[in-house]
Amino acid sequence: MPIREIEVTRGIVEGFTRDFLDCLELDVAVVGGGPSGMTCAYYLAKAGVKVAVFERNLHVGGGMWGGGMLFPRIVIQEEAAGIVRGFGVNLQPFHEGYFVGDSVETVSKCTAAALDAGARVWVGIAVEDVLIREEDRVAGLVLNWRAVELAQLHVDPLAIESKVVVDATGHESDVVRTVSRKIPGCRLFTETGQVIGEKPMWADVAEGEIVHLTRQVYPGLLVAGMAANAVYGSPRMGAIFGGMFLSGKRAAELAVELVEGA
Ligand code: 48H
Repeated sequence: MPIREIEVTRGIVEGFTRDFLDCLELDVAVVGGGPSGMTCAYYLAKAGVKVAVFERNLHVGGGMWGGGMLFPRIVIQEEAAGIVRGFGVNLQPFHEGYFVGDSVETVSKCTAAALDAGARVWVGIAVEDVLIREEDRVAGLVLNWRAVELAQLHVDPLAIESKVVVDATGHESDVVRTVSRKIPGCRLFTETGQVIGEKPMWADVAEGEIVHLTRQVYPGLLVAGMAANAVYGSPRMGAIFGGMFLSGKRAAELAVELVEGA
């Protein structure tokens, strides 16, 4: 069956527009499509929460594709194995209480699970700022095409509203840093009121602390995954990824409470 090129164009523009307009008012906006962000989106969508992920790269998966030093394998501890197996990932035991998984399989199946559960995922869109409303509450995201950012074009952004925002931007903790930088006299809910910064590698401590550090760091703003350790001054953990899944799940639980209270 032949098709005119303009019909291809119509299908794409109409489909995008319909779905993007549906994301103008979200319950939860997740920034970053790495393992913590995608897991968070999966649990939220599964709970019936209206959630979208905004990822600046053309692909989700963040730092998980490359496993450890480009060996495409990740290590998962017992506590997180149930989450990962729930996505349909095969895990091989290799050390008491630890498993090895294929990083490509894990990114793919975690992403599929989030999409199947009903999460919307937008790639190629960078979050460059936040909306702030009454009592200095984070109330949405300011978006621009990543291509515009890379080309350093002066193009004004657009915005979406969200009851809760989750910073799942990894080591950079980009959203939290933006809030800290742009709100006059901003005091984050950390010991110093500022981003403390990531410490050198210590896997056991980092993995032990990450779920506890997955918190509301500013009104309306949760921090998850590697960003949680970076904001609260905890170590990095290398290629053990269990904490990212556990943190994503915890962020989803906290987000549900905040959405219900909003
Ligand atoms: C849109 C953005 C923006 C922005 C960033 O780095 P990630 O994989 O993050 P986590 O926390 O899910 O997983 C961390 C893990 O990958 C890791 O790095 C580990 C375990 N490191 C340990 C160690 O010792 O090094 O994903 C974050 C995502 C990326 O895809 C970014 O492109 C995206 O966030 N992102 N998206 N707007 N402003 N900033």
